[in-house]
This record gives sequence, structure tokens and C-alpha cells, in this order.
Amino acid sequence: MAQSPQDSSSSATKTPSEHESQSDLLSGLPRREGWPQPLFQYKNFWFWQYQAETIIQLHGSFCARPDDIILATNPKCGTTWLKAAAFSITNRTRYSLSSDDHPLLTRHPQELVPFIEIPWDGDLKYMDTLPSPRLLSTHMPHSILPKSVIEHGCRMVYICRNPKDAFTSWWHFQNKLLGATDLDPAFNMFCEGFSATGPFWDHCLGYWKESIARPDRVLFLKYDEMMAEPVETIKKLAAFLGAPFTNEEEESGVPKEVVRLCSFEKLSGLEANKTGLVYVGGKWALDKSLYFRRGKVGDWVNYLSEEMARKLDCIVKEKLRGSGLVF
Ligand code: PAP
Repeated sequence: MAQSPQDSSSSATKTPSEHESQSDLLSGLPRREGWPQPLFQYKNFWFWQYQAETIIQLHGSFCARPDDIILATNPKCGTTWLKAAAFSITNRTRYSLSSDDHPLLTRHPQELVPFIEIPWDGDLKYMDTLPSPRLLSTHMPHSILPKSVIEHGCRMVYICRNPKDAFTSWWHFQNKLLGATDLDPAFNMFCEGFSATGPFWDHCLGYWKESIARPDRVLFLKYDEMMAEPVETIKKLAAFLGAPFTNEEEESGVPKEVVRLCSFEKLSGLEANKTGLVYVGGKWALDKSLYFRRGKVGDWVNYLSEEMARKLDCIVKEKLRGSGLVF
């Protein structure tokens, strides 16, 4: 299942902040300022310009395959870990976890599993060229996924995170990527549901409900639980992906090997992830280290006041009421 985005070193690079001027595709959509880049509201969710444009185009052009595996996340909720974990589990017969040439030792996890909604070098048909079974990722809410993903009943893994940590991580990432937004206004916008792919809670709820209705199709994970019980989470993930560990593998510590290889400590310490640029979609060059900050549960205490924490907790509790999903 290894699929490697082609060498992108020759591509002209730009970040999402340098996107071209607004296209006709977005002309009818609500647009709101506040973050360093305006967000556009499409089907009740807020998106950056590039996201809204490609999502709209994907609806007519993306052809899911029944054996596609989709890794879905709200931004900053564990995407990098999930990509590394799913890649190493599904490729473990091809790439031994302890080998010196495992792709995770030299390639950033974000490059090993492409985003559906970030066209490779601007080419939306790039996904069609990848061999099956494809491992793909997305920040798209469940209700906005291309129809063929639902029609084919593709397996999806969703990972969510305590909203206070997700906000804290997002705020740091966005400040570095696009420019600084003061903490208070950023927090208030997040609490209003106005953030990229937000409202945060609606994004979680879409996949949560689907994981209850179709547990064989959607696996719902929590970053906080993954950090507390990594071996159990890896085993659950492997079983869901149709690649459960054999008794021999368990006895010889293979699940623990996956945990070690995909840990924050291991990945963030690799030269391949410390310096240089990660090419997302071939064109956007982001500092590799942007994806590795603290990798901790509860780092929000260093940024949010007790009052802020109470406010967000109350909002999230209210929004999730009756769903069975709690943080
Ligand atoms: P995304 O932008 O594509 O959504 P994502 O990996 O979800 O990427 O966001 C990065 C967060 O995951 C960072 O969290 P932090 O700001 O709270 O530190 C990053 O440190 C954390 N992270 C990255 N890799 C790992 C890992 N292997 N294990 C645990 N956390 C990780």
C-alpha cells in the first residue's frame, strides 16, 4: 500500500497563504475575516479558500475505490501520528519496522499519505494514478465527503482530540504558517465555531455518529486515549484496517515496535522531520518541524486561563449533549 507522492523538488512552492485571488467557485459563499486568511462557509463548515475550491471541484471528479482507506481528522488532532501508524501497520510486510530503510525514517508522514483535497501540483486527477489499496487522508467533514466515498462504504479512521489542546495546537500552527492572531480573538472565533473546518464539534459529531451507525466502516479514536494507551490503540487500528497482529507478532512485540516508530519522540527526533520542507500536494512547502511541537496531552494549561477553559468546555458539552461523545 505504499504510495509515494512523486519527487516534488522541482515544483514552484507556495504556502496556502499565497493562494491566487478568489475564484468564481466561491463567489456565492459567505466569506468572513478574522484569521490571517479569510474563511469561506460551504455547507455549514468554514474553509480556507483552497480547501473550499478543491472540495467543490472534488465532488464532481473524485472517484473513491471500495478498498480506499480514509484517515480523517480535524486539523491538529493527530493527523501526523495517524498517517505514520496506518502506513506502518499496512506496510509492515513490505517494510520491516526495524529496518534502516523504513520510509518513515526518511519521509515525513504527511508526505506518505496524501490529502484528498490538496491536489498534487494542482492536479485533481493525481489520486487516480495511485495504486490500490490507497491510503488517503482528509480534513473534510463527514457530511461533505465526496459521494463515492459513502457509496463505496470506504473504511475511515477518525481521530479527534480534546478541543482545548486542538485549539492550542492550531493557534500555534496558524501563527507560524500564516501570521499571528492574538490569543483572545482566536479563542473567541474558535468558540463561535469559526475556524478552518469548524465548527470543531460538528466535525467530530459527523464521524462520531457514523462510527456508531457503522462501526465496521468508521473507527473513532481519541488522541488523548492513544497517548495513554498506545499499544491498545495500535492493535485496535490494525484490526480495523484488516491487518490484525498475529499471536506471533504480539509475542515478538510488533505492536510495541509500531508505537515506538510512530511516537512523537522518535519522529520528531529524525533528521528527516527536523529540517527542510514538507511538500503537501507537491506545491506547498511547509517547515517539517511545524508538525511537531509538544505532542502532549493537556498543554492547553500553559495558554488558556481557567475561565477560557470553562467557557470552551461548556460550549462543547452543550454541543455534544445527547450524542454520547465526551472529552
Ligand atoms: P495536521 O495539521 O495535518 O492536522 P497534526 O499531526 O494533527 O497535523 O498536528 C500536529 C499536532 O500533532 C501537534 O500537536 P501539538 O501542537 O499539541 O504539539 C504535534 O506535536 C502532534 N504530533 C505530531 N506527531 C505526533 C506523534 N507522532 N505523536 C503524538 N503527537 C504528534
